[in-house]
Amino acid sequence: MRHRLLIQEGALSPTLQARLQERYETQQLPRPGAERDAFLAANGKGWEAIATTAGYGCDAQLASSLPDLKVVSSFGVGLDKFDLPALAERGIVVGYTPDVLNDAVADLAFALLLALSRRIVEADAFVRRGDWPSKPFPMATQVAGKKLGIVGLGRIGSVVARRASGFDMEVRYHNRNPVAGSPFVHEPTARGLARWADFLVIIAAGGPQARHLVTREVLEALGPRGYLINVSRGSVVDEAALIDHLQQKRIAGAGLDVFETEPQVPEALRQLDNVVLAPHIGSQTEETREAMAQRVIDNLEAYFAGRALPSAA
Ligand code: 8YV
Repeated sequence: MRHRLLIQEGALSPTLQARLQERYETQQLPRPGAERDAFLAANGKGWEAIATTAGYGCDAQLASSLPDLKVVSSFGVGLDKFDLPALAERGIVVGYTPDVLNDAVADLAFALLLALSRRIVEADAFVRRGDWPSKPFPMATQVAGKKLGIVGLGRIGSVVARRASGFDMEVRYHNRNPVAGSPFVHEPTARGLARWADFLVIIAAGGPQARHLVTREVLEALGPRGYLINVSRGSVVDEAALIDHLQQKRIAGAGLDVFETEPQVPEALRQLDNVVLAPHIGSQTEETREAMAQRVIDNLEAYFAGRALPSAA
């Protein structure tokens, strides 16, 4: 007998969906809204497993509409959209995909950092317009030897720090508590780190505790020569304050892969030329997405085989 699996509509790639359909009796769970509510009211019972992503998550309300739920397998490392205490209380296990995306996200942080500091997007447009050599191209900012502040020295943050050594950058970080054994200086406040840093990379886990960790004051401290790079969650940065600072050139620039109400990106941000914007593609390489997909499958297989999940939250 094949097990049944609910799949969050719009969440997984067609290839991963096909691989799950080979293994399970699947059904799409509509996106949040009236259609989903109606589906759950009529068909919420009997689903032991659901596959979803970090972006959709599983909150207490969804879990309570699925009274037989026992396992959630999420494509992604972020857990900010999961009500872990409520799920744990019901004995529901959550599988996710940590570690396999560290390199891809750290690479994107550096891609944004270099794109900003070396004006890569502008340079590309400059050449395409035929402005070379008739017009001067503006000066850029050197990366080597600069100070890199990392907000969130976790799995991905540590890889960002490793990348930084190749650029001869000095690294400090801010976490709520110092990381035991870390060779880097811990700054007790995000503001203190921003004051010190030339580049501030945000890679803290999202969620209520980290909401607006990067305040107006933190941006003020980063200053007119400082760059902000956010590859974690839009909610970690006060986006309205960020827009103000960028518009008034009170910080030098921002590289953003995530936004407060993504996929909506404020028009004000899109108008600015001191930003580089990306559509939440931190983990979006073939190699990484394949490894994440495999982990989603492995977590489900382990659950149905009665084994511990390879990656349980
Ligand atoms: C993905 C992410 O974009 O892992 C995360 O937490 O935000 C990203 O890797 C997402 O999970 C896929 O939709």
